[in-house]
Amino acid sequence: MNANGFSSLEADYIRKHHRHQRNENQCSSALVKHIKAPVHLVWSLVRRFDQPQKYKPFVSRCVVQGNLEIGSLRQVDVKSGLPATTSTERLEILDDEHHILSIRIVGGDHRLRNYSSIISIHPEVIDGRPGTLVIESFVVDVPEGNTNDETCYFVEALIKCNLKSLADVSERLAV
Ligand code: A9S
Repeated sequence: MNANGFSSLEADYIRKHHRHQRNENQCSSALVKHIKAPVHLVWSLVRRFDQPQKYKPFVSRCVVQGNLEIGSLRQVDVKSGLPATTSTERLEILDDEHHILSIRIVGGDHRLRNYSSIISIHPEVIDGRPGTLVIESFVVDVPEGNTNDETCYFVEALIKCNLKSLADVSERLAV
């Protein structure tokens, strides 16, 4: 493990696939999740830009105009009790060869401005079985009246929930 808690392999993947140009007054971070399911199964869930609710626990509904091509927009409705009701999100990257998905939030009644995220998944062996290393990074504006740390903490907590749910759904399907 190096300074920021990533293995050298994880740090290499982050350097290679998770480059965000961060402007001043933005925060950025990356999270890692090890899933005991094969890459093709995890990717089959991650790649569905039209159905984030397949694993994202906060999403109640999603509608996509057009089909799964770069630039497609999705209207995501989120469950009650969250600091938002809807989010409009653009498909930036969908790479079925390198297993990379990137989205940019372009609208919605929430406070995440200029949010963009990259999720990459990589094969690994866990307990002698096919596993998946998931890396998700983001960059987002620090809202007026919040600190960098508060913003990072808020977004990291949500992404941790998403990745935990992705692991639960994937591992249940892998049985
Ligand atoms: O859905 C994601 O991939 C990541 C995040 C951080 C989504 C956050 C969210 O959907 C809420 C869960 C509703 C929280 C948005 C867009 C804004 C929020 O405030």
